[in-house]
Amino acid sequence: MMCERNYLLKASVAVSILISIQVATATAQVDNGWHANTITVEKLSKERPGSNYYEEKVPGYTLPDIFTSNDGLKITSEDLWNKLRRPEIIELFLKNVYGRVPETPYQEKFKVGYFDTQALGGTATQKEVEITIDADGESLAIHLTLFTPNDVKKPVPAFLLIDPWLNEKSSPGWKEKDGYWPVKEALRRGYGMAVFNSSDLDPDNFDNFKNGIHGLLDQNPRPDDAWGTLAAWAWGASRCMDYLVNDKDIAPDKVAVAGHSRAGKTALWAGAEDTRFAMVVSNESGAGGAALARRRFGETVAMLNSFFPHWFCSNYNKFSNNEDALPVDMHMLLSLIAPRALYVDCADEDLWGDPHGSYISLYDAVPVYNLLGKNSDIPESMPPLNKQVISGMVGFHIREGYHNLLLADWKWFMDFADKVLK
Ligand code: GTR
Repeated sequence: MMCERNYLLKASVAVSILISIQVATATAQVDNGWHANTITVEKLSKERPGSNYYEEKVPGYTLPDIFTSNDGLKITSEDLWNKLRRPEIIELFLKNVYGRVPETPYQEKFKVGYFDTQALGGTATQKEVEITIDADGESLAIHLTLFTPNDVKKPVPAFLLIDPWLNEKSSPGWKEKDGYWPVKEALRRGYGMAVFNSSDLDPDNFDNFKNGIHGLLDQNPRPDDAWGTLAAWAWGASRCMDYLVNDKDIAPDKVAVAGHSRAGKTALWAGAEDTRFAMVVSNESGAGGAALARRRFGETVAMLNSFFPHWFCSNYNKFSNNEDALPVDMHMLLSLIAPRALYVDCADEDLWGDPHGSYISLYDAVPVYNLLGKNSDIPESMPPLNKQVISGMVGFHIREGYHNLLLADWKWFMDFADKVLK
């Protein structure tokens, strides 16, 4: 089935103008979900005149069908999904969006340095782990911080946060004020909390892939589908997972990978590639993350490629202002997490990240959960502001306020995790 939602939306708008007020009233009653605030739409449109923030200006589009293979075969069983369609979709993302990891051999080592069984006033155990990647006589270190609650039966479920902001946000002091990485709250609820500095893998700037893990593992010349920075960060999350599955305090089948914004895009790709992650949290991941590219709402593929030329593979440039040619859209990225737990959230004022496009993307990924026997059934219209929707293995909320990762968001993530991980 092709998805031609916007054509339908436009047709229904035209029809509702023509037919009776009674029908229009009935429609309004059904759809009591979130809609962008008009003042915000107008304000952002003035600030960024090159971007569309009006729902009615979203162009018509047809999404690629999740359930039709590249050769036109209908995917009707779990077996066909796992053996044929899922690998095809992964390959399409590798080739066209995030890029693939080179096959350069490397060695990995773990060293627990700082180790404090009486951290945070005796409530937690803190470990600072250095993960070293050696290749061809050179090496790179990834720094992982892990807190686990002390007075709780082990092993515990845990969150791994991908943090590109040099840990300045996630250090315990910082987070208590802001909630970006709420260690105490997570410990209180029985979760371990891990964070790594994704800049260890690749600093967040364009240097033609000379530094970080690219400098260590890339083969020259770099192919057009060579991994970009987000893929390098996602790979780093998997290396942290290599450690976590060997830490006896952590339940290896109960680790959630999470990230905010650019790291939310990364968390989705990490969870798609590495099925050891039992849950993925995409916090306001927007374009190149949960939001559908074909809607061209807020940030577009062209803007991503021009502002952040290092994030994606070089092939992704082919789809700047050419979204309809992309052989995937982001509902297919979300579908790769199935049947594992997936949580997507957005912020009301963050129209740049297209909350509505992120929700539709999740809605369109849900049929894969159903095919895989994880019955999920979220409504077609968005939930109201600050109201969580959870069904089966998927969850969503749209929070009041601006683009950030806050304690309020984490509380919803943990409410969801309580259901799907514990
Ligand atoms: C913005 C970018 C978004 C989002 C955000 C962030 O500048 O346009 O795609 O990733 O940064 O990471 O905070």
